[in-house]
Amino acid sequence: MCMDPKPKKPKENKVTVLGLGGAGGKIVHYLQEKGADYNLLYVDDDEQCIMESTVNTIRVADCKGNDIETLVSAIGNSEKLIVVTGLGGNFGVIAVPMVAYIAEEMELDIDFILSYPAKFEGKRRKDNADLVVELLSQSNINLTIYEFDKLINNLDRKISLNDMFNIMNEVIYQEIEQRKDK
Ligand SMILES: Nc1nc2c(ncn2[C@@H]2O[C@H](COP(=O)(O)OP(=O)(O)O)[C@@H](O)[C@H]2O)c(=O)[nH]1
Ligand SMILES: [Mg+2]
Repeated sequence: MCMDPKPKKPKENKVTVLGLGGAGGKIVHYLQEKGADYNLLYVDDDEQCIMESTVNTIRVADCKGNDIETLVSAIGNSEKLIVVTGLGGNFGVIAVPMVAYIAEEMELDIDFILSYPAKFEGKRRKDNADLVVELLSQSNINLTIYEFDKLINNLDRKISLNDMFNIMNEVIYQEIEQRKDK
């Protein structure tokens, strides 16, 4: 060979937005539609949702053993990681604290931007969400939570469920835009 191979360009210092569970997936696909220039990653246990994804995905089974290793190698090199999801489902109860744990162990620069379920969604979803908030509040994680009830109360009109989710996704998008360079 006559020439030394060119040194590889260092990877662009992009924000990685990690969507967890069904809602996390919807949020990262919303960001993709917006044309947001982040690394987007969607992690879920739902095979169907993962199959339909148009962003990078990792399908996890039980958030133990191999799943943890896979996640560590996927997010371990991130310069800045922003985790998004809607609290209330079953997956988030396991996945959110697990990612928080990995981030603390690896001393990652990480923010959590989450939504809190609406009252009308029922007690089970509220209990799931409260459990995650309780677990996260025991760590030093940067945590921002937007409540659907506050969002609805601030509107002067009735909206559909889908609109409610999309307005929240826009709020989360704006929040990410504000903090991505910080
Ligand atoms: N921010 C946001 N939250 C959503 C959206 N869709 C559903 N949610 C919320 O996310 C919560 C959890 O739902 P989901 O992620 O489907 O739960 P999973 O069963 O753990 O995957 C629900 O209780 C809703 O409050 C969405 O598009 N955006
Ligand atoms: Mg799900």
